[in-house]
Amino acid sequence: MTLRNILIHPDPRLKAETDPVTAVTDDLRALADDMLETMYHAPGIGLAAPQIGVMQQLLVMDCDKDEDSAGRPMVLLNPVVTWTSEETSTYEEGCLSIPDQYADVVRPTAVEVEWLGLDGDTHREKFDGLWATCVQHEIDHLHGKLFIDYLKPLKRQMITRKMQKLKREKARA
Ligand code: K1U
Ligand code: ZN
Repeated sequence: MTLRNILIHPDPRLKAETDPVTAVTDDLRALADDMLETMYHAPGIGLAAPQIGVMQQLLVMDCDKDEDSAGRPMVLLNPVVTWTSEETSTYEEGCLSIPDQYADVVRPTAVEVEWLGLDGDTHREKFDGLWATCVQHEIDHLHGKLFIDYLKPLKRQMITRKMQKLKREKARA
């Protein structure tokens, strides 16, 4: 397994649409393993393929916070939200592509998602709580949308400028 480099905003690949996965191959399974390793190492609870520069509809997540459990690593290919609750919840979100910046985002409290699994089968599941927030955040990544796109323009610009400065500093180091 290989740790992948996580792109930092602003980057055109984080604003672009991704392509559907057309076949479950050994290369795709290896990519999913790399993404899970990269996510746990960060650490994070989710990671979408464009965040490592791969423009395919693939995301991983594990929102199981129970220290005593083995976790629930999930790999979703071509995920689609098929139902959203009317009820909404606010969660202070972060993003591995926007380090150390957090903001409240309002999203549906629960969602139903359909996806293709690495087993080649179609899966459907209702998510709520942190899982619902995370899967919506990750699916947004697959469509070039970041959590800061839900914020007021001034706040978004402020965060973007901080990230530009961070990237300049990293490039100099
Ligand atoms: O997509 C990403 O950038 C990953 C992101 C997912 C996410 C976080 C919060 C709300 C919605 C989606 C992260 O994992 S940021 C890091 C994080 O939330 C975390 C890190 C360590 C322990 C617990 C959470
Ligand atoms: Zn993110």
